Amino acid sequence: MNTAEKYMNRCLELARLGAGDVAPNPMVGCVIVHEGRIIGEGFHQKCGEAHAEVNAIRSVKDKSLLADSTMYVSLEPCAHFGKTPPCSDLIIEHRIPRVIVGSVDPFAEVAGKGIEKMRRAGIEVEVGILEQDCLWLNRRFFTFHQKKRPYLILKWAQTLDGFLDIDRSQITFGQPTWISNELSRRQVHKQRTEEAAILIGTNTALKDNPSLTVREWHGNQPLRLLIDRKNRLSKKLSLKDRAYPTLVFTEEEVASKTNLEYASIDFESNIIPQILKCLYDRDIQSVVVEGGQHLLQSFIDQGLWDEAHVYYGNTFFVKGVAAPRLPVAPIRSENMHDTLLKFFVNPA
Ligand code: AOF
Ligand code: ZN
Repeated sequence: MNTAEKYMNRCLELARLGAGDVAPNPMVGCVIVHEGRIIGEGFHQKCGEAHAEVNAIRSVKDKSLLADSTMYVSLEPCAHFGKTPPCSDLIIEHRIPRVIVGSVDPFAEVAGKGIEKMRRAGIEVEVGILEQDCLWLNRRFFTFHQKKRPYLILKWAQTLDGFLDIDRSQITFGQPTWISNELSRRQVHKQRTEEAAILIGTNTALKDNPSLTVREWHGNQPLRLLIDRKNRLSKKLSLKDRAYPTLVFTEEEVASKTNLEYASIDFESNIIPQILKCLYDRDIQSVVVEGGQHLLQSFIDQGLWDEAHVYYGNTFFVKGVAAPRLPVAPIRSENMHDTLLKFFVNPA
């Protein structure tokens, strides 16, 4: 790792401290270096509050050193008046002569304009240090702005012989069949806290009656999403409790209630793009799709997925509902006692 990469790595470390508090804004970290010494550091701490660069500049005791310093920042300094004024202006005002940027901001209001503004003011700007790491850290934010849809994470558990579930065609309202273990359940709840929404299809709602809440980890509760074409699913569903809001996709126009909101979509045509458009319009940057088989396979077949987390339990069902099939090999796996978690990333 060269010197610039070392400082950018520190920016990424700082940026991660904002995890869970900054969405839908990106996680951003910034360090200011004078004669080989870090004289200021900052990160974006909360959505709506100061950006990383502002916090880093504020932390510098002797501001006169700024005119002879280099700023490292993991995302392009902004050029727009949003909830806060433009960081590029602040950098220009403080006469910082050199700025090293990790990745270009994909947000349409910025998208290169911050870099251009600084260069026009005579600042030396270098772009793309540890770019892959910067892009990965804010993969939800980048996907949302570049592809105009939320970042999609598929999640399921399957048996060693490739089944999602036993055959429960006789069951009309029931309990889930457990494949993975308690440790992995905690991991699933942790994952939920990192995403903006969580989606399941009609059959899963009916047969598992999940609550989709975060119980085994501390953090944000994602918006619960349910597909219920005819709006006929029982009021007794855990998803319909009043604990948290749920957004229901139906073909009917239904008035919203306290915790239940309805979005009407056309079930005669492909529903997935319509769901994604609706979530994009609501600024929802990421979704975990938790089943069932049909819904997961539809996302895969349409190439609409970014990551998949598959839990392999230590059981055999011999027959039942076949697990979805991914067209790629896992990038890594994690041993969780008697359950193996495999991570897949869509290379497209
Ligand atoms: C930066 N540094 O630390 C962050 C940036 O509504 P605002 O004013 O907070 O602006 C949000 C946008 O600013 C966000 O979509 C992204 O483009 C950029 N975030 N920019 O220079 C930061 N968090
Ligand atoms: Zn900014």
